[in-house]
Amino acid sequence: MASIIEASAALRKRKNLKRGINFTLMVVGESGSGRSTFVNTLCGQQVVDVSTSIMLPTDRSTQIDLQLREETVELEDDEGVKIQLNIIDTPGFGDSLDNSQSFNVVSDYIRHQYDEILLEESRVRRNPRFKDGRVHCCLYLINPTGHGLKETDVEFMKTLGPLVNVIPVISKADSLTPAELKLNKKLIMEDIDYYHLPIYNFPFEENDISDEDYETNMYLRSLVPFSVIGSNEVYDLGDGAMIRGRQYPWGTLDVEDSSLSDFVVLRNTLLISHLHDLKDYTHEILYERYRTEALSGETSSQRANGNSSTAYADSPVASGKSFQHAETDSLNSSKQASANQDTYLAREEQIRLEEERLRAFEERVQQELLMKRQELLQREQELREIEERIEREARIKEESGDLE
Ligand SMILES: Nc1nc2c(ncn2[C@@H]2O[C@H](COP(=O)(O)OP(=O)(O)OP(=O)(O)O)[C@@H](O)[C@H]2O)c(=O)[nH]1
Ligand SMILES: [Mg+2]
Repeated sequence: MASIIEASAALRKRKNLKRGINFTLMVVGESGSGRSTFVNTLCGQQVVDVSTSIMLPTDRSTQIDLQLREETVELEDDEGVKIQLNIIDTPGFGDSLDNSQSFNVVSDYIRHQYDEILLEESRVRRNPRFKDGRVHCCLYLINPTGHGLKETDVEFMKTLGPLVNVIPVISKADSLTPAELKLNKKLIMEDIDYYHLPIYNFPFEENDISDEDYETNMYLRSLVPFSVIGSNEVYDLGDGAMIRGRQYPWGTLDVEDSSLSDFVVLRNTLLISHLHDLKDYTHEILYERYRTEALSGETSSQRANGNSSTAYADSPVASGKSFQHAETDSLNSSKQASANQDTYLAREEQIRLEEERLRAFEERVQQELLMKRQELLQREQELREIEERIEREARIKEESGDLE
C-alpha cells in the first residue's frame, strides 16, 4: 500500500515538474521606478521592453490610464523544476494626481481572480482547463529617496495588503550610499510599523517550524524592505565571465553582488525558498478571508462604496495582452461585481430555503407518526372494549341460561 502511495506521489511530482509550477507576480511602482528592468533582471532575459515614452499631461491630466500587462516566462531552476512565471506589469501606475483610481484597478484585478475561483469551486462540473490567475505576490517598488514612505505608498499598502502578499522593495539601490540605503530602509520600516501596514512579513507557525526555517524567516524580516539593483545589459568582464551589470565611469557593478543589494536574496526567496509559502498564504489565508466575506455577504468598505469592479474576464489581460482601464470598464465591472455578489447571495438563499423545506418535511412526518400511533392506541382500546362487551354479554347469557 505504502509503495503505491509513494509511486503515485512520485508520479505527481514528475507531472508537476513537467507541467511546471505556476506563480503569478505583480510588479507595482510609479513610472520609471525600474519595474521593467527589475523583471528582466529577475528572469535573466528581456521579458519587458524598457519604454522611453513619457505620458504628457492632457486635458485629462489628473487621470492617466493605468494598464495591466501580463507576460509569461518559463524558468527552470538547477534541479530542473520548471516555473511558469506570470508577470503583471503596471505601466501608468501612480501617474495621476489622484491615485485612488490606480489602486482600484489593481485591487479589482486581484479580486476578480478570487471571484473566478469562487465561481469555479461552486460549479457542478469543473472546467479541467481552468487557469488559476490569483496573484501570489505583489512587489511594491519604492524610489530610493533616502526618506520614509510617501502618503500614496502608505495608502497602497493599506489597501492592497489585506488582499495580496505585498513585499516592499527599494529599487535602484545603487543610487544611494550604503549608509543612506540603511537609513532609507530604517525609515520605511518605521513607517510600516507606525501605520500597521499589512505587508507580507514571512509569517510562520511558532510550533511548526524548523530552526533553520525560523532563522531564514527572521533574516528575511530583517531585510525588509529589500533593496534591488537592475540592469538590461550583460557585460563581458574580459575573462569570459558574463555579468548582468551597470556600467559607470568608475567601473561596472554586478547586480548579483550581495554586498550592494538584496537582489539575489529576493530572487531566491520568490522563486525558490518562499514560492510555495507565498502560494499557500494566498490560498489559505488571503483567498479564504475573501471567500468568507463574499459568501457571508460582508463587503469591504470599498465594495460598499460601489467602487469595486471585477469584469476582467473578457479583458485582454486574462488572455495575456494589455488592458487599458477606462471609466466604462469600471461601470461594467461594478455591474458584474454586483451580479457576482448576487449569484453568491442567491445560492446562499437557495440553500437556506432548501434546509427550511427539509425541516418542515421532517416535522410533518413526525406529526403523522404521532397521529398514527394515537389512532392505533385508540383502535386497541376500542378492540378491548368490544372484547369486554362480548365477554360480558356471554356471561349474562350464561347466567340467564343457568336461571332457566
Ligand atoms: N541606477 C539605476 N537605474 C536603474 C535601475 N533599474 C532601472 N534603472 C533605470 O531607470 C530607468 C527606468 O527604468 P524602467 O525599468 O524602464 O522603469 P519602469 O518602472 O519600467 O518605467 P515605465 O515602464 O516607463 O513606467 C531606466 O533608465 C533604467 O535604466 C537600477 O537598479 N539602478
Ligand atoms: Mg516599464
